[in-house]
Amino acid sequence: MYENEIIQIAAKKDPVEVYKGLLELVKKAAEEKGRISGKKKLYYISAEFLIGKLLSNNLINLGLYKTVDSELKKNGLSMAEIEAVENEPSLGNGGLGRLAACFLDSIATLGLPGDGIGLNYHLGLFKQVFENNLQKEVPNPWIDDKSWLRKTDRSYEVRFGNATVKSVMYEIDVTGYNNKTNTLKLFDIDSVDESIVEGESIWFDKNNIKRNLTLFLYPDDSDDQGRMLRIYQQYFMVSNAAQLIIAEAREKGSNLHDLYDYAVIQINDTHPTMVIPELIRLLTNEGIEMDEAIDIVSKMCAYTNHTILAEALEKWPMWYMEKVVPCIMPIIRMLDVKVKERFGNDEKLAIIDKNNNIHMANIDIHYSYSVNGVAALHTDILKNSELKVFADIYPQKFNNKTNGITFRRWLLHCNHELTELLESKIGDGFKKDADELKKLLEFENDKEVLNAIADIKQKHKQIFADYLEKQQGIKIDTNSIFDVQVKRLHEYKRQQMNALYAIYKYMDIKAGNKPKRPLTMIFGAKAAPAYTIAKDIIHLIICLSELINNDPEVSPYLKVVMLENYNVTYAENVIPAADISEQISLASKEASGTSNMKFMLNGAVTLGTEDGANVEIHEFVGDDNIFIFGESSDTVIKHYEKADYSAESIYDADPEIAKLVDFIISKELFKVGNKKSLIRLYMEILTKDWFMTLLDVKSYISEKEKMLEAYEDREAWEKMMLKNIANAGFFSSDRTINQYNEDIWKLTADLSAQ
Ligand code: 26Q
Repeated sequence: MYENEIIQIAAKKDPVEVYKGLLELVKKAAEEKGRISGKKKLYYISAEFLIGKLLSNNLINLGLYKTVDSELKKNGLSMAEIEAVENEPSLGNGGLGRLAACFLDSIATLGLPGDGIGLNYHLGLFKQVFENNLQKEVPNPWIDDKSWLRKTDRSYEVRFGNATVKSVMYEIDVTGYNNKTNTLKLFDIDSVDESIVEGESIWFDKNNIKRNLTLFLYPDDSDDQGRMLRIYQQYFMVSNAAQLIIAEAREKGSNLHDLYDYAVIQINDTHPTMVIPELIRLLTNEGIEMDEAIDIVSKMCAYTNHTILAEALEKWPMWYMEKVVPCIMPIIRMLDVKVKERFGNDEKLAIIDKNNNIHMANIDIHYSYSVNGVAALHTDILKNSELKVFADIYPQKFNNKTNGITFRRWLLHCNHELTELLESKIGDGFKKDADELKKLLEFENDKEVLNAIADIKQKHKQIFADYLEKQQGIKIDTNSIFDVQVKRLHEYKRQQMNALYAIYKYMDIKAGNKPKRPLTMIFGAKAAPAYTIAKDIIHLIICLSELINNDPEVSPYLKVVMLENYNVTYAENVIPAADISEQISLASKEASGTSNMKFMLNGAVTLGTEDGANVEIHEFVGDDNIFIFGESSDTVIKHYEKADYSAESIYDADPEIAKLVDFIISKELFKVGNKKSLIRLYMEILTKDWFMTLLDVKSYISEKEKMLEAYEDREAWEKMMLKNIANAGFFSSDRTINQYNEDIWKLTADLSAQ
C-alpha cells in the first residue's frame, strides 16, 4: 500500500520536504483506515498527554515503516534524519502524561472506541537548559506547519466568573497497531497570544485569560504561581468534554437518561474532576432531576489515583472556585451536603472541609463507580491507609490496574534490533500478545541468543553515545557500564541518594581503589521551576559531573552525565542503551513508575526498592534477576506514623555516611558550584530528609557494588537481561487496557479492521 507515494516522497531528498510528505501521507492513510466505532465510547480525560514524536510510531502502526525505511535508504537518507525534523509535543510533565499516551495507543490497538480529551497547550513543558550549572527554563513551542493537529469546526462556549470564551477543537489521529483509529481531542481558544511571554523566560501576564488560557502546560504542583489559571484550564477542559460527550451521545440516539450507555469517562487523577459537577449541571439544565442527574453521572465516571503524597492531592480554596467557576459551585455545595447527610461531619470524607477547601479526590471517590490505583502495592496502600475511610464505606469501588507501556513505542520503535531478534526466535506473535515474550525463556542457555542480546545492547550504547555527543558534546566510553536514572526530579525519587553514590565512588577511586570497569552514571530530570530543593539536587549533580569528569585520576573510571532537556525522544535513545535501571524511590512513595518497565523490556536490570511496580517486576523475574535494597514500605509508613525518623542521628552515628554528606559542602564542590545552593541542600538532608535518603544509603551503595561485580560475569548478566525481557509481557499497556475494559469500561471492541 502507498508504495508509489512513498517512492515519490523519498525522492525529494530534502529532510524537511520528506517529513512533510510523510506527514500528509500518514494523515491520509490514517483516515482511510476508518474510525473505531461502537455505541458506548470511552472518554479518557487528562490534563496531560505526553505523546512524543508521532511519525515513526504512526508508520509502524499503519504497517508502512519498513517500506519508508528502505526507500529512504535508497535515497541516502536515514529515518533518524527525518525524525529530527519533527518537534516533540511535550504536553505532559512525566509519568501520568506518558501513561495517557500509552493508553491511547493500546485502546486503538485493541479496537476499543475511546478518545482522549485534553488541552492544546501552545508551549509544552518548559525546555531545560543548563547555565552556570543550574537549570534554566525556556519556552518550548511545538506547533508549526508540520504538526499533526487538525482544526475541526466543533466549538463550545465556556463561562467563567469574569469572562465567556469560545473554544476550538483540534484533533490528532491515534492509530491502532494494525487497526483503525481513534482521536485525541485537544481544546483551545483562538485568542491565545504567544507574544505575552516575556523574552526567553516562562513568565507571562497571568491575568488575561483570553490571551493565556492554553498558553502553557502547568509545570507540576510545586509552583504556586498561577494556581487560578490552573482552575481556568481545568474547567475549560472539562466543560468542553462534557458538552462534547452529550452532543456525541445525542447524535447516536441518547435521550440523556441513558447517557451511561453511550459514554464512560476515565478521570486521570483529579485534574479533570470538575467534569462531575459540570455534567450534573448540564443534565439538570436539560430538565433532568438533580438526584437522577447525580446517579447518571456517577454511573459514567471512574477515577484513577496516581499519588500517595498527601501534599500532591489537589485541594482548592472555595473563594478561588467561586471566582473562577461560579456555575458549578452550587452543585459542589450540594454534593458536599449529601455526603454530610449520609456520613456525618467526618472531615476525612468531606468535599468541603472546615477551612473551606474543596477536596477534588473526595468528589471523585464519592461520585464515581470505580477508584483505582496504578500498581498492586499502591492500591493496597490506598485501601489500607491513605483512603481507608473510603475503602471501608465503598469497598466495591476500589480496584487495582497496574500500569503498562506500549510495546510499539518502547520496543518496536526504539529497539528495531531487539525486535528483529525476537521475531527470528519466537515469531512475531508477541507484537499482539505480549505474553508470548515468555517463549524467549527457552533460549536462556543458548549462547548464540545471549550473545546476540549483548551485541544489541552494545550497539545501542554506541547509538546513544553518538546521540549524546551530538546533543551535548559529551563523549562517553561505550565499554563502561551505563547506569541510568531518568525521571522527574523529586525528593521522594531520591536522585540525591544516587548522587551520594557518585561521591562515594569518587572518594573510593581517589583512595586508590580502581574499579575493574568504568562506570557512566547518567541522570536526566526536570525540576518544577519553583521547587528549590529539586533544583539544588540538579545543581549538585552537574557540579559532580564537572568535578569528576575533569579529574584525570578519576575520569577514566567514573563519569557523571546530566542529560539536558530529558524528554520522550531522549528516553527512546537512552533506555535501550542502559545496563542498570535505577528505581530507588523511598518505599511507599512511587505509585507505580513506568520507566522501570521500559528498561526491563529493553534488557536493563533493575536496582530498586520494593516500591510501586518494582514489587511486581521482582515477582516476575525472581530474586536472581533484580537487585533489591532498602527498608520496606511497612517500615517507612511506621516511621511516618511515629515521626521517629531522624537523619541527624544517622549522620551522627555513622562517620562513613557523614563523610559523604559533608562532601556536598566541600571546598572541591564550592569551587565549581554555588555555595548557597549546596549549603541549602546539605542542611535539608541533614535536618529534614523527608524522604529518608540516609536510611537507605548504605544498603543502596552495597547493593550497587554487588551489581557492578555481577556485571563482570558476562554470561550470567546476559541471562539476567534475557529473563527481564522475557518476563516483561505483563507490563504491556494492552494488558492494562484489557483489564480496564473488562472491569470498568465494558466497551465492545470494533473488530472490523481490514
Ligand atoms: C497538581 C496540582 C496543580 C498542578 C499540577 C498538579 C500535578 C501535575 C502533574 C500533579 C501531579 C502530576 C503528575 C503526577 C504523576 O506523573 N504521577 C505519576 O504517575 C505515573 C503513572 O501512573 C506513576 O507511574 C508514577 O509513579 C506517578 O508518580
